[in-house]
Amino acid sequence: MVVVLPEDMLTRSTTAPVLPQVRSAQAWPTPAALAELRERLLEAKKPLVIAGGGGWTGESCAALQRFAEAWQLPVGCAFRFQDLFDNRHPLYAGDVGIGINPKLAARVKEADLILAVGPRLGEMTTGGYTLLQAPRPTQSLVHIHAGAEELGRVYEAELMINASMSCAAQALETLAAPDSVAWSAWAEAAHQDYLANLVAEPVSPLDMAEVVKVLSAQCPDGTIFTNGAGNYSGWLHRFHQYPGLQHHGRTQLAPTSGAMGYGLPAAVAASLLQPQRWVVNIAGDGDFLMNGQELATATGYGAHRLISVVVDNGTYGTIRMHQEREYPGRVSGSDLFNPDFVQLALAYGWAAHRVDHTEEFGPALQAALAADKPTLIHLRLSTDVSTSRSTLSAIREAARQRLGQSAHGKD
Ligand SMILES: Cc1ncc(C[n+]2csc(CCOP(=O)(O)OP(=O)(O)O)c2C)c(N)n1
Ligand SMILES: [Mg+2]
Repeated sequence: MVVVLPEDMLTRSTTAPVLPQVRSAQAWPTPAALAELRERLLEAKKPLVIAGGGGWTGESCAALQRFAEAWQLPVGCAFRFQDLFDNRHPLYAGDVGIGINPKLAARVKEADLILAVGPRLGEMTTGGYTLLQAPRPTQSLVHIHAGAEELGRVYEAELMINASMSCAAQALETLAAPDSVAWSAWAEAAHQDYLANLVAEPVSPLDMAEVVKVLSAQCPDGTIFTNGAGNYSGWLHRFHQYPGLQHHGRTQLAPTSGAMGYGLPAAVAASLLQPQRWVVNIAGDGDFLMNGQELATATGYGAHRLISVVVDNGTYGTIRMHQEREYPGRVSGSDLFNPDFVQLALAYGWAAHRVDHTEEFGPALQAALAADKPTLIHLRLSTDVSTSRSTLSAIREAARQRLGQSAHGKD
């Protein structure tokens, strides 16, 4: 929210009465909508919950979990709302966002009932409107959203419920579940697919999957992870297991709009607001350079339990990926000409380490966790490592094959 005040308001006194604090209005699902939802659940064979959106609290996430447990429902989290459902829970199915587990994407399409609790169902959560067809998905869709104007805007859900998340979650857990459900194997398979997706082919000399796993293992419980936009965020989203909100509050601060430059300022702010917690920012080199001067804010206000991991692949890698896929070999304006990130961080009063090999990351992180000031860890990643699933050269080669081009241009 932005509040604009004329300057004279800041200096002149007023006789206007002080207004009482107001609590925002909360919307509840109607009894009829809840009854219909229960009927639809009882008829389903392959249901899937997608949790997302704003307005969640620890209590409402705990209620959502109890609802899922009572009905044995697999739960996916919408793009950048991965901390709404405990990723270690046996009903967790994975994140429904960019770089989605292909098995989960197939499962979203195959589901016969999607219960979307809170997400907007925008481009990122629907795989560019392919996982759910607009305006009327092939799956039966129940869409619960806090904003009445959002419901029916893109998707004509069969059942639309305008409710705040805390009300929705409390209402959902009152739905009496049957003794057994038809989809136990479906729910179990969804979680097994999620677990299998935590395993990746090893990469050398720097394995980003391992880097994220070391972060997850060594950072204290409740560490807040922040990121901006870029392919580098895909490793965090795929391999880090976020605890549910009921355990530590929000532990994922990441822009659902996909704005670069968000992660470092978000991490500095989180660290200053909650100095007892560890905050880890993961940034791409392009992403970091958009707001890197916020290192000074952290130093100036005495942030400490703060780490920024800069994934330096020398390129706006996401853009390069699109270039190679659409115009293989025609690279335009996506190269980055970076400063020495270690020297840059030292100049701002941070500690800093450079990491070129996977095995150097653990010791660098340990040093950061023991430091009494913020630390930047500079990861030098090969430009060719594009995502956790592909390389630039493979993407370029596949595009050439598709377009019938040789390595030197069109035949
Ligand atoms: C403010 C802003 N500008 C541009 C974009 C478009 N964009 C998305 S990802 C990306 C490149 C990110 O580069 P980097 O941070 O180096 O991450 P990488 O993809 O290389 O991992 C760009 C330019 C954006 N999302 N936000
Ligand atoms: Mg980059």
